Amino acid sequence: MARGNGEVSNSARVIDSHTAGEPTRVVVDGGPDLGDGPIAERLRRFATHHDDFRRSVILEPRGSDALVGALLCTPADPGCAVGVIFFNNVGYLNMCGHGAIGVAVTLAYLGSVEVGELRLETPVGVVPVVLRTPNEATIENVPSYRFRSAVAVAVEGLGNVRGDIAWGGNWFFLVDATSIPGLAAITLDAEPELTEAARRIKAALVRGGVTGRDGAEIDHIEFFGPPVSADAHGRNFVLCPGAAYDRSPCGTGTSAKLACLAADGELRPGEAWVQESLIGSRFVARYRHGGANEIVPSITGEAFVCSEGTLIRDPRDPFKNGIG
Ligand code: PYC
Repeated sequence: MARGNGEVSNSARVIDSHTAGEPTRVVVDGGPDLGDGPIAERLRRFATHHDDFRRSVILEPRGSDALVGALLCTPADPGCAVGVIFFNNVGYLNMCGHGAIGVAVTLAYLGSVEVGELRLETPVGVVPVVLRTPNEATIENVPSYRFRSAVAVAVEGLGNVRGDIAWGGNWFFLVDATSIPGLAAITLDAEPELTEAARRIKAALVRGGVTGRDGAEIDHIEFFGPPVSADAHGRNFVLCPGAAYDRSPCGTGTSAKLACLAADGELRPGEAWVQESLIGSRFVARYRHGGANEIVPSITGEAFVCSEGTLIRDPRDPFKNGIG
């Protein structure tokens, strides 16, 4: 848990896991004291007063660009097992699907929760979780929706690219990969081309002033295409805000995809959608109807703890707050 004495420790206890290949580093002790109140408010305090802690945990030499951090805090809602704030190499995430599964599995590893139901409090709402086994969890994500469809943007080197804007706990621009000239398939070999195309699309969205609701930045770009496995329904590539690609099928990205499928009448409530990632790992997703034009997605995936340790920030270390 984050400390309660107003100090930031020079060491932090962390547990690393991966969910479908995407890493999560859970800070279980030694994080900054963020006080009480709503988790969204504590996120703001984290960003304003303790961003060096985020950098130290995620950036090299202690971390990597692909890593998502999860700071555990005392929940404001006593019905929740923990409060959690997700962060990455460039900032903070509203919600993180693979990270929520990683947190649930980490809590089970620590013996803090049993297999069964629990709730996580995030900056964008309470996320109910069913821990099915010590390594498999289903999260019920925040209500998701398609905001705009078939939005055209002029992209450097790619011409006019059309995509849907959807909210799945983060903002996504979803593009059919087969519509991009020269992008053959969503395979690991094509990762450099996919990353470059996604980077250019993101720059075009910024240039064109294309945003989510209330001017929110669209910070995730998602390509979708046919699956490789016969028993999956789709494959995706998601470029995260810090320019690393998601090794998992991205929980919030899968939620955004479900919102688009639901809006197009291509997936019924309760029907399973098996989403493959770039590396072939998978989530099984379903939805139920939410409020007007909203769905409530459920995402099932597996996570495994892969290390535990103590991060040390020696005050004499010139890179105690990471490189960059
Ligand atoms: O699983 O939602 C997710 C996610 C967001 C960024 C990285 N993973």
